[in-house]
Amino acid sequence: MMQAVLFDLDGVITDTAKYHYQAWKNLGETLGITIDEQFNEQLKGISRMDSLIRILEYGGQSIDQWTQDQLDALAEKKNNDYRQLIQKITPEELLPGIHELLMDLQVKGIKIALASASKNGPFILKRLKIDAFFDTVVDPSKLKKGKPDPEIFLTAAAQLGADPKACVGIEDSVAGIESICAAGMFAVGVGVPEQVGANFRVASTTELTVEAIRTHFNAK
Ligand code: G16
Ligand code: MG
Repeated sequence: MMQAVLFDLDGVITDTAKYHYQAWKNLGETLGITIDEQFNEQLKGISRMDSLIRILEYGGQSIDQWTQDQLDALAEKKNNDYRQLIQKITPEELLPGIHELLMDLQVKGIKIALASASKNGPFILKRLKIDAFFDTVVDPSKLKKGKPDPEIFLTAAAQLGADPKACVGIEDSVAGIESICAAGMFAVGVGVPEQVGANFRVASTTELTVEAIRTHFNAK
């Protein structure tokens, strides 16, 4: 029986990727590193510090030349830019079908969790006016490992008191789908390529209905 649905944020609930991209692009410019959309794909679902390290490596810069304090300052600069961009998010920026899905899950008594790598997750849920739907939110700062490690999805299930086998995770990133699968959960992929190995793939969030998810979950 499907007990809980664990949501990724960026790319599933709302498109914050465009704001992350803008903020990383700005930081990249100050470092002489050009970030394009293709490279940005690799940053989806990846924590702030891991993203920064990937960017520096992509720019051919050795991580050893930076002290931890300098890395923290660069990550903070990016986050300050990002925070400016997300200040004015409105409920209109919810991806299509998500509000209906949350309402239907609640009516049917299926638990709802947020399993986002973003430390700005709670703020964004409030801006989108959907925070009340969530039974729990994982605090990513308390995790040892980021996606693709299963820790974030297993923590969400534990916080809900749900059996991982009875949980569905919804993700748009390669690292996120790997994380759900490694947690032994049913993986729903939004716009992910076939080879990524989601149990149920949809092209758009409009296809995410409780009935469609449940039908595929029960057929597994
Ligand atoms: C999101 C984004 C990533 C971002 C990460 C951390 O993950 O996809 O690009 O680096 O959160 O965000 P922040 O800097 O706000 O803590 P998710 O898991 O919601 O897709
Ligand atoms: Mg995502």
